[in-house]
Amino acid sequence: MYTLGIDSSTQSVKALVYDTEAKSVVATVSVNFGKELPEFGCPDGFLPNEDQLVRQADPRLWVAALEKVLQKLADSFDTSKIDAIGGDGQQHGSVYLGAGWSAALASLSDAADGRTLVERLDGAFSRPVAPIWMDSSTHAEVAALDVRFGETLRLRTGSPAIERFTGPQIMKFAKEDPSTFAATRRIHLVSSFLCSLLIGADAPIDTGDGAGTNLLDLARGEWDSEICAFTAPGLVAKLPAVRNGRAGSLAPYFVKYGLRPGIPVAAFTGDNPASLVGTGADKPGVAVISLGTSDTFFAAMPVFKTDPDGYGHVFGNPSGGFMSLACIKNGSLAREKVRALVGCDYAFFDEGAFEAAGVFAGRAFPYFEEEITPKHPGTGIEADFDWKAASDAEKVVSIVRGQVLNMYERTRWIGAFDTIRVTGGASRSKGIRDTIAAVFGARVETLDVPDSAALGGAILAAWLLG
Ligand code: XUL
Repeated sequence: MYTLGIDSSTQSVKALVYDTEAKSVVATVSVNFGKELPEFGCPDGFLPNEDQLVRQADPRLWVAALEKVLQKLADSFDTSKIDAIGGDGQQHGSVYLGAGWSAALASLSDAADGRTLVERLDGAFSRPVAPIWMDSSTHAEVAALDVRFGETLRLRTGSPAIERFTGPQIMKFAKEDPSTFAATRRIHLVSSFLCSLLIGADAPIDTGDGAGTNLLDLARGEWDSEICAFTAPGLVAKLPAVRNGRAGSLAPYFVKYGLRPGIPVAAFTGDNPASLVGTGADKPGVAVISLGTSDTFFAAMPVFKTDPDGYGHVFGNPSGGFMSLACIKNGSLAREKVRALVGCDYAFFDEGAFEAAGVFAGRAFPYFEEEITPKHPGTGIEADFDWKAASDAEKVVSIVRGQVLNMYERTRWIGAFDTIRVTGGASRSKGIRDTIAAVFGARVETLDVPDSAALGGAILAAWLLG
């Protein structure tokens, strides 16, 4: 049988087909938001904003990208063979839907109506923008949650109040624009929003992605009514149900891409929980480092425990129980900036620099964006040596070392691991992999499938088929 995994991340959407018998990937296609959908004005996946703390996207971008990626897939693979669909989205981002949402969803049962998805959603959004995980503009809301709930918030939801998490984002919106908030009928995460389109009905939020909201009572797997009530008036009624597993059946609309309407669709999860599954790390024992727009470190968690320093998180593990996660914002975009600043090519950044730098011991931390782990303003590069006098190789090596050392220090609460699986675009870099092996004192494995989140989505779909 074949299953489809769809991964809607910060800068692109990928679709991957998995052969469940051969246990191999038979097709992969992707759409880069900035390059292939420039009309939405999100070159790096978000709308440029004068305020560096504000990071919002046009949610129609994700809808248009979903269509484009399905079209690419239909052009290269017989999509009628696909038996189930699963997927994931970048975590924490929220989509605000109003009075037109239900009718837009209902219209997806009509395959003959010639309108595109974006056209059908015309009038469905109550808010034209969707804050994403890179947003750090909710300092006041985080402080209010801290004062009201203190440690309880971390112990119940798995994380302390965090700027990018959905709850503080909703709180800010409800405070700044109470009438639009009141007119909002439904708030979805990126994951559940896309899943809703596929099934033509409100999809549930799974416990993997739901835990990234500061609103979910993780032990009970339900929205925490007390925290929700403090966050915004009438919030629980605007949130979809929390449920893992099957979300519904594929809506007739998608027959246009050769897919069979009625095939099961799994509840979408967050990109990190999906990667946990896709890297085969959903059972305890190995940790994963995902080197993407953000760098994340995560592992299945045998016993629920939270980060006493308040930087790490606990999310639901799609295969049951929990997972730990630490997220460092200045990941690949920061590496890319340093590469451009030094003016070197990828081969030098990924390998050559590490040979050329010799025994140089300096470390430098890239803070191009306000950092979340640990909290730090976006002041640029901080080096413990004379940055200007350093060679290109020393600059590259010191930045990678700084990033990996920071990750090491911030993930001690999770535990020590003999094996670390490295995934994401930058896992191709031998220099980065060797640095991880040296700093963590662990064996580093890379994977044949670089798109571990999309593969995780396809595996979630395979679970529906037993
Ligand atoms: C995790 C996080 C990011 C996003 C985007 O908490 O904020 O990793 O999921 O990848």
